[in-house]
Amino acid sequence: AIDLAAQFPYNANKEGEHGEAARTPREGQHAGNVAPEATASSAAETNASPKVGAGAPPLGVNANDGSLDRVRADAGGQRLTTNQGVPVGDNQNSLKSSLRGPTLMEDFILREKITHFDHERIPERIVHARGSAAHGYFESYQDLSDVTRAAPFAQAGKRTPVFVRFSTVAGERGSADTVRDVRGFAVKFYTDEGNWDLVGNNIPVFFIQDAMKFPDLVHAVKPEPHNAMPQAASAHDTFWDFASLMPETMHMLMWAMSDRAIPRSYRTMQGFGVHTFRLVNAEGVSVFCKFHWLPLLGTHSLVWDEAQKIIGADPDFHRRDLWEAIESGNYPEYELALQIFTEDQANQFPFDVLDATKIVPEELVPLRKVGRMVLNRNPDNFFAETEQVAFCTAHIVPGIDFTNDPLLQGRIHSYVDTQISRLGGPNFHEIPINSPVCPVHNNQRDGMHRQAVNRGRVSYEPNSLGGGCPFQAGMAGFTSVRQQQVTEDKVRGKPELFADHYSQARLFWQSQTPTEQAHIVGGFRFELSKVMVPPIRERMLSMLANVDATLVNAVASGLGLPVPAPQPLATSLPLPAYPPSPPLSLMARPGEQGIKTRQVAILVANGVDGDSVRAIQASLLADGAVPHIIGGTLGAVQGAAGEAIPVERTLENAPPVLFDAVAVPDGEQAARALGGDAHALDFVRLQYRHCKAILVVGQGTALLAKAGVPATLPDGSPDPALVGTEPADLADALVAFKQAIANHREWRRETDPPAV
Ligand code: HDE
Repeated sequence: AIDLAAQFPYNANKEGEHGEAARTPREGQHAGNVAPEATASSAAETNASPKVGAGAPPLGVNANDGSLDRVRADAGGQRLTTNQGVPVGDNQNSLKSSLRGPTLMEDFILREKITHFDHERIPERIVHARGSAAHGYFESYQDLSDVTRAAPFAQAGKRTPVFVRFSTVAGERGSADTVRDVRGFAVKFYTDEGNWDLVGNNIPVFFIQDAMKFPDLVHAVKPEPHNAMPQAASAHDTFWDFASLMPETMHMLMWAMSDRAIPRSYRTMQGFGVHTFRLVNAEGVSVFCKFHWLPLLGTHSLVWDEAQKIIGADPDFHRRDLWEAIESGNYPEYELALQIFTEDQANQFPFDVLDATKIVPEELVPLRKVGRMVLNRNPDNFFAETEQVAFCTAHIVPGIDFTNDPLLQGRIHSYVDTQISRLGGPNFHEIPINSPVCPVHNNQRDGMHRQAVNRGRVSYEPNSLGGGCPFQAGMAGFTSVRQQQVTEDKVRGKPELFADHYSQARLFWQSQTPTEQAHIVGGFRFELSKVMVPPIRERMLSMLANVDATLVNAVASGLGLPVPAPQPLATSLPLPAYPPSPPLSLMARPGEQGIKTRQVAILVANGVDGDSVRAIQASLLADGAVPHIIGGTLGAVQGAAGEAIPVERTLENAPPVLFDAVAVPDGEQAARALGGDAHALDFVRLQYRHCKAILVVGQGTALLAKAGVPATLPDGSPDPALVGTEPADLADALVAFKQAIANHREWRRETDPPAV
């Protein structure tokens, strides 16, 4: 690695920009004229993942790495040019008639640079504008050709490259990651038979049932049009006005007010295809299918108070988490599970499988795990890949097909259409991140930004001049599933069962643990308390009254309102009473029980016991956690033995909400210093409030007492996530501390309102 501080101590070129010296521009400052051996293209690369050109993407893992080489650019060791390849002599000054004269119109270099800059931004996505993405692969566990001919499932062990983009929905491109919102979970499979996009969310149902209502839903949730507030939040009048007039939103609202809407990480949330799709085998026989992604790390979320504070501390919290996990080789992994059922089975369900506000409970159709997805490479360039990737529900491949879900049908149109304005024309499929890894041949031509240089004079079919090529693939190509059509008059309407708006909302509520139920109450209370028009709050309560009495009582009392009469039901059909479905709880899939990638703060000040600092650090590192030494200022603190202990981040720039756990080492003087710093007191207090693991060694215990952190749980029983120890017993205490980190949270600390 080159020592950048030594190579570039200052800008040695500056003095040449002024007066007479400016008439002969210097070559410019670069690694080459400081240390010739350092000009190798990736000399300054610090990222761990294999990169461009010099880097060797792992072969057989991500086939589209190779195809992207054509467009990868690496400026290491290269001279600066214009877009026409003309070498630029001076990149500091515009061309003037004299040193103090006007800038000349002929300065094509300045004009090209500024013009390109002026057009750097493209329209952001109307929804899901804020996102982060990664490359990886999908690996099939088995040959699924009995149910689908889709290429990724052709044989056990087959790998298909993927690009996955996670997102929030409502916020603008620069908005914060940890807002309460649904998360997008969009997967592009670059299959041998074309691109298949599974454009899902982290919640398995949707707010509305028909594409006709999507613009209304989005207008309601986006910042209000008169004053453009609030950013990235559903907690405002227009959203709840719409929701409370649309009882079909009730089921999804339950999920959105739960901790599902504030995931700890993109790595710890599920993904769902939402709609019922079809799988089709080579004989043309089709079955229904729901897609589920299950994170190997299990499902974990933030708490609302913490999520809000992270917005200030690190708006890129989820983006950073994903990036750092991949750079450090901790590749996020998800299993793909299918719920496969027949049309006959579907006809027996007490709900309509074409209704996107309904789940298929796992008790009715169990999950079948069919493969895994590993995200093992960060994008080289955010704009080129994450921003320009174009997902589209119409991108399906032979072996997958649509159903008549009226929400899905509308989506099939919307995604292509939106890319045409967002990406500037019909050739967005040629942008490298969007291009398939299999050949593309057709008679589509021209259009804005066309890249392909199509040869020959034939661009029509049938033709004889081109030997009839490209020829129709026939049954080897995509053929739509034959469906029994019911003859009916044309109609704008919904099937009868779509009118059951509450049974599955109740199923969700009844399947939650008491902690999750308390959080859902808190979610509704917070959002509705931000609603300024009282009748909207009352109308929303009248919907909740149809879900569950405990729920509506708790929310109503939190808002200081009486419980209103339930909203009239939209159907007189007998409605199903579902038994609770345990997998709907976030606690149901704990996932891997380790502490890998968990962020742990070690608070230090002068006089800290260096031995305990090093022991804590080593023990956490050994299990793959990421310890950070946090002090009052950067530089180093002096340990009790006189040694310098480097400080990595400060109490001021690294607040507690960014960490999964905190350790306070031994050292009387250090404990006294930290006890006099409100940042440190807040640190342990918030770690406690947010139910995270705390370790205090020897004199470090004094900090807890000063901060008013209770030594036991509210019911007086011992708190297993609050580990206190004498230095001699530190090794045992570290085992308990790491177990507490692996458990994520000690929910029994929670009281409403918080006591600490
Ligand atoms: Fe989308 N949605 N959506 N959506 N959606 C978009 O496409 C739309 C819906 C989802 O990371 C847009 O390229 C309509 C459900 C994700 O780039 C747009 C309807 C689900 C992403 C669009 C829906 C989703 C989008 C905006 C109702 C979960 C981000 C930019 C009929 C299954 C993809 C774009 C990415 C993006 C339309 C409903 C998921 C406007 C009309 C249901 C993950 O085309």
